[in-house]
Amino acid sequence: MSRKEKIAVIEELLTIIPKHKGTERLRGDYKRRLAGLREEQRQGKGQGRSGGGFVRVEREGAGQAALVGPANAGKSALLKALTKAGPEVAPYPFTTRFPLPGMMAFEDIRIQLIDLPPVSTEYCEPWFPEILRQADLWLLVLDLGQDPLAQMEEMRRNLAGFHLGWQGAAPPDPRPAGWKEQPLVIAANKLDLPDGMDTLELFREMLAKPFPVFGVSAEEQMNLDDLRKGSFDALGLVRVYTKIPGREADLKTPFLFKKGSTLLDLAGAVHRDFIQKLTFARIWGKNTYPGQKVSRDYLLADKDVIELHV
Ligand SMILES: Nc1nc2c(ncn2[C@@H]2O[C@H](COP(=O)(O)OP(=O)(O)OP(=O)(O)O)[C@@H](O)[C@H]2O)c(=O)[nH]1
Ligand SMILES: [Mg+2]
Repeated sequence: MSRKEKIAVIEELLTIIPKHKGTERLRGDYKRRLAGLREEQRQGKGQGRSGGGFVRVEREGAGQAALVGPANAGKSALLKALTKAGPEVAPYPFTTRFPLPGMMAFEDIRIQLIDLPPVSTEYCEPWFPEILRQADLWLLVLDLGQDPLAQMEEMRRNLAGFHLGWQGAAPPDPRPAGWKEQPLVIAANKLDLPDGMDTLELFREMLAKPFPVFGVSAEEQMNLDDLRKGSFDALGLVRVYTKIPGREADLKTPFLFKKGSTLLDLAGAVHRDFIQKLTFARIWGKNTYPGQKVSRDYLLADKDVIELHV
């Protein structure tokens, strides 16, 4: 991409990225980059590599999921269908050239999605693998109008070039320096196409490892709620709600913890002193009988309502 094209792209991005607290840092990054490019242009500098290493997406919500996939699979269409963001969707490759975040609602929480350019060995800026590395989860978007298994294999090879892989796939031998594996959820998109269902079924049969696979259609809004839930499940989180003795529970704002967290972790999050002072708790949840008394090492379960006693 020439400097002039880059300037045009960033100018356009700045008009489509919504203005709010969560995108402030990103907008700032783009503005700085734009200023840098304009300055280079003014000074008539040659077409060097213009940094680009500082594009970052400020984390927001319960977790960050990067949309990973080949060109034209529908990553941007999914961002559009699942969030309020307004990315450009178009029938040619490399429509997306910069990261664009959006918030995906799931029940009472929100997960941040980041739309990205395709995973390609030809075009890559330094921030691209960095965003993939920092994310909590990858949403691999495949195209049911193509061969999804072949696409997945191509993605695996390209990502290995960045020393990145997904959990459940065999790592290269020897393992490259800084190798990192991310959890994976597969969105097999364009289920609405005439052969979509058949291709999905075949893909599921051929897939060696049991990854969570969701056949979806961004354009026809098919199975998107399953994908929301699947993404939440893959983040490995539990939501718990606190309740003051004798009062109704606060079901509006869940506390979020990694699976495997205990009652003591919740106590510490509510108040530092509670770590010492907590004597017991009562739980209303799916693994307990209503109001069951539990001790400090109780493993938190999703949707537990918890009354702390100090
Ligand atoms: N039939 C059908 N077409 C879709 C669906 N989702 C996306 N498309 C089409 O696929 C093409 C590519 O969509 P994009 O969302 O731009 O794809 P992308 O993965 O973001 O592509 P890049 O930004 O180039 O990597 C567009 O022509 C979309 O209209 C879908 O669910 N069903
Ligand atoms: Mg795109």
